[in-house]
Amino acid sequence: MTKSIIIGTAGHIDHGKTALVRALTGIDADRLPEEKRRGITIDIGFAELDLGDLRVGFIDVPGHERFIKNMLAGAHGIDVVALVIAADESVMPQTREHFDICRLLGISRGLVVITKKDLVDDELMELVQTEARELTAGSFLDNAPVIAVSARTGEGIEELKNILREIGSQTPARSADFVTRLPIDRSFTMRGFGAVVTGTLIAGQINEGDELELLPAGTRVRVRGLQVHGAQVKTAGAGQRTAVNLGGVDSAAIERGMSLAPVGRLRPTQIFDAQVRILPEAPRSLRSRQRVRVHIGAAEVLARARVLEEGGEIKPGQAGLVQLRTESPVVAVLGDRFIIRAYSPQLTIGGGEVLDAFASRHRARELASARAVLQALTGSDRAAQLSLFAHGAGNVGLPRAELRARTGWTDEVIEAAVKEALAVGKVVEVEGILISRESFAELKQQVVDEVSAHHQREPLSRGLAREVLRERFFAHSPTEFFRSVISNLEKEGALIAEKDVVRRREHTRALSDEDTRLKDSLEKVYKAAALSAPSLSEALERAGTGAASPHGRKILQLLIDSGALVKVHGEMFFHRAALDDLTKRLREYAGQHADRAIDVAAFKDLAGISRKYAIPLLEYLDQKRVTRREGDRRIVL
Ligand SMILES: Nc1nc2c(ncn2[C@@H]2O[C@H](COP(=O)(O)OP(=O)(O)O)[C@@H](O)[C@H]2O)c(=O)[nH]1
Ligand SMILES: [Mg+2]
Repeated sequence: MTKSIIIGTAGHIDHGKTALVRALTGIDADRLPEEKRRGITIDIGFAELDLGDLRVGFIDVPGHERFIKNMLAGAHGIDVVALVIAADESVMPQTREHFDICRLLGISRGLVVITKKDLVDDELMELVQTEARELTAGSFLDNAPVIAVSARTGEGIEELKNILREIGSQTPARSADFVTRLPIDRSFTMRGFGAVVTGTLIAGQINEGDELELLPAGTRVRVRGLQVHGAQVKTAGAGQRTAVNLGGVDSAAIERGMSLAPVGRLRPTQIFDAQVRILPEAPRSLRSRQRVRVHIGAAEVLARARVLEEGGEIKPGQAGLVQLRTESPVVAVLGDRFIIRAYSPQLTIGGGEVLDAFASRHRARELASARAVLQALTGSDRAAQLSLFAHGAGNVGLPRAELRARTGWTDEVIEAAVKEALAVGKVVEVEGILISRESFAELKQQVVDEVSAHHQREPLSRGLAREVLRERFFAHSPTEFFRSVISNLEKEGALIAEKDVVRRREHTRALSDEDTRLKDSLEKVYKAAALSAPSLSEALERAGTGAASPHGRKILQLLIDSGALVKVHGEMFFHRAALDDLTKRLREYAGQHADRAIDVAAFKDLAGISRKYAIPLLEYLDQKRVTRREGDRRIVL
């Protein structure tokens, strides 16, 4: 296939852009009657040039400041810019503005064409060349060719064609990593054909017969026919000016700024996070709540900015992170460039690059971490970008569809990135859905903790109902995550899932008859002993199990958990009834003494116990605020 590139003109009004394109191609790109009548370019125009093994599509843009919005509808998709400067006027305001726009859009190739050579002498020509060099110094045009031509005499035009051939040979083919996208810059009805749209096919291919989606409307359309460079074709490729005859849609429903994309692949957004650069010449900072015009693809939308940087502003000449809420839906993916213009007066104040096309509202205290994530997204490591999206999705997870909509990557690119992210362990894949390793670990931990807490609360319950777990921690997650977390924990030996309940492996299940008998007799032992509590091993022996039986201890724990036994000190346990009775008697005693005081000796007598029990019991009663220590005595409260 012959190589195709798209060259956009740029420059001040009346500097000879349209005349230059005509001198090169023989085509008058001013196609509107009003353009012909007034002799100025209002909207973008198109022309083609066949240079043998290179095909050049020209997008001729209007220079007038009032029509910058039209200029932007064409400028987004160009490979190469021809910055046009008239020799007799030199650098003018829109020379600068168009040049700024090219830089903000990330255009990386081009040349400077000085027109109207026939109107100036050598001295003036040198001056213009110097000014052109000054303008482009340090930019992508720093070392670009500068050529002087005259559209009137034809001088320099052949040489210019040679330069274009050279630039064409150096311009790389468009990346094959992105799915088909055609931002629509024109739509009209052709008698006998129906709706026709044109645009620069910025990625992918369109074939005759394809079914595509018209966004943001979401209408399905069929490709009835295709034209590239004025000729009927079966396939149009990335980087070509393409006209598409669409079936399934009325041309009245199509407007500039809409896009064609594969069905179900991209999704319009109204809130995205971006890295934004404000021009040094901008009259003021970009601030939160400011209303701006966003030009993205061929679309122009109004948006409200929220500056995510500390201080809430981005000063002229600076860059920073911004959230943009658009007033109508637009198609945007990671890495898309856009231009920001002031709402009024309309002038270009900056531009940026989309990072998170489906941003969430960041709370003030989360701004620092949001900035860190966005900063990391500016890189070019796709596995890392994918991991960051997965991280941002939290326990909701990141399905492939979400990744497609955020990136515009082809399936091959996505699979490669997923593979790499899995290999480095940043993400986990659960039945096709990605989740960050931390989120997955957190879900697991929450489940384990909740099940443990349940056992603690209800030692006799078999386990926690699956549904309770699901509702508590997986309400916003895909069901696949729940299944996977449970089976993961089962494999690790942390949990056992049984029909409708989940339990810790070490949790003793509902008591067998034998255990119930043991539990009952253990309780009886303590109840009968009252305040002369046996030691633990004695109690276990009396209850009929081994003095050191770990099983017996678990049964004892059940009695403690249920509140029947109370741990007073170390391994000294009392039946609750005995403690309640003691408290009652203590209060009766206090009622008969004006100072409500009792000393250890009197307490021993009252309870009928030895010192061994008396001290721990008094300390326990202090702690429970039944008594208060006062020197050697206790005051009954
Ligand atoms: N003498 C001379 N006039 C030119 C040349 N190129 C363009 N012009 C004239 O300059 C005016 C503006 O040209 P145009 O191509 O419409 O400028 P644009 O606004 O940049 O597209 C027209 O009257 C052209 O005829 C040139 O090389 N030499
Ligand atoms: Mg023009």
